[in-house]
Amino acid sequence: MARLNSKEAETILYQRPESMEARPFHFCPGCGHGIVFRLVGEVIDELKIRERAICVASIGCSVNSYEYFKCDGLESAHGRAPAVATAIKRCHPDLVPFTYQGDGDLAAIGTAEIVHACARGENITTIFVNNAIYGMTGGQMAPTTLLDMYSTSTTAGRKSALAGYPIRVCEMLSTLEGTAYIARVTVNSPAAVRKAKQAIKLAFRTQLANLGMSLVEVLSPCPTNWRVEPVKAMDWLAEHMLPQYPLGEYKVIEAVAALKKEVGNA
Ligand SMILES: Cc1ncc(C[n+]2csc(CCOP(=O)(O)OP(=O)(O)O)c2C)c(N)n1
Ligand code: SF4
Repeated sequence: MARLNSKEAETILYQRPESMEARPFHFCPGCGHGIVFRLVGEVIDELKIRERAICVASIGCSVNSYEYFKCDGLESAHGRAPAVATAIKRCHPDLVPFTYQGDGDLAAIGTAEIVHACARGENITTIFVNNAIYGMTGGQMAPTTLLDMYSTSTTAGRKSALAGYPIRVCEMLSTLEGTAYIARVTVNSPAAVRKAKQAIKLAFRTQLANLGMSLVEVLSPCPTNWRVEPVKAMDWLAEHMLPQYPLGEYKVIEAVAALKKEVGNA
């Protein structure tokens, strides 16, 4: 990248992270994936790990992450990203593999992979985007779909008698001893976005310090399949998703707490 002269350096307040390609996102207006991608890009830049990071994408609206991240990337089969990231990390412990997975991907077809990666305590990082629906395939019910929520496969709303109850992934995975850092954040306001970035950064730092499995769940809007306008989708998320999926840190082992104290918000 060309160097800025001192006047330009003073005036530029915001620009694309170096770890991201200069390419417009394909996401629908108001989709949360774009925000999460950008946060991951910023964190990769700030931790200076672009040459070591490998994005293991899975299947869903985030599938072509390799179009956007300027680090190495690999595509895995639907739900299998934690297994692929495990192999990369075990063969090349110096690399920094991270998975980027939707809730249909991670909490339905990929449940076994994420549970066992956490149980084994793999030293990898997972970014888990929960929009409570299958986005890419047209808005069918996901394991995280809320009770009474409309989807194209629960047109009268999800009913527990027929379709069971939503899965709380952070709560479930934090019971497994191999997990080091587990947090749930959201991106429905500027303050929430800042907190989300801190959690994503700590998750990567957990891996860099060899402390074990780190996962950040990001509650994210899918205005298209929720059938809500983009701005209203942020309010819908707060009203409907937050009660079911409370934000917070669900697992912070002592070593991660010490790391957090040491680095602060840097
Ligand atoms: C083995 C296999 N089964 C099913 C599919 C179809 N499929 C593609 S994406 C997807 C769900 C994606 O939803 P989610 O993971 O929530 O991501 P989003 O699109 O919402 O970001 C499904 C079921 C597939 N590609 N491969
Ligand atoms: S369908 Fe939903 S998750 Fe997919 S790009 Fe559109 S808003 Fe985002």
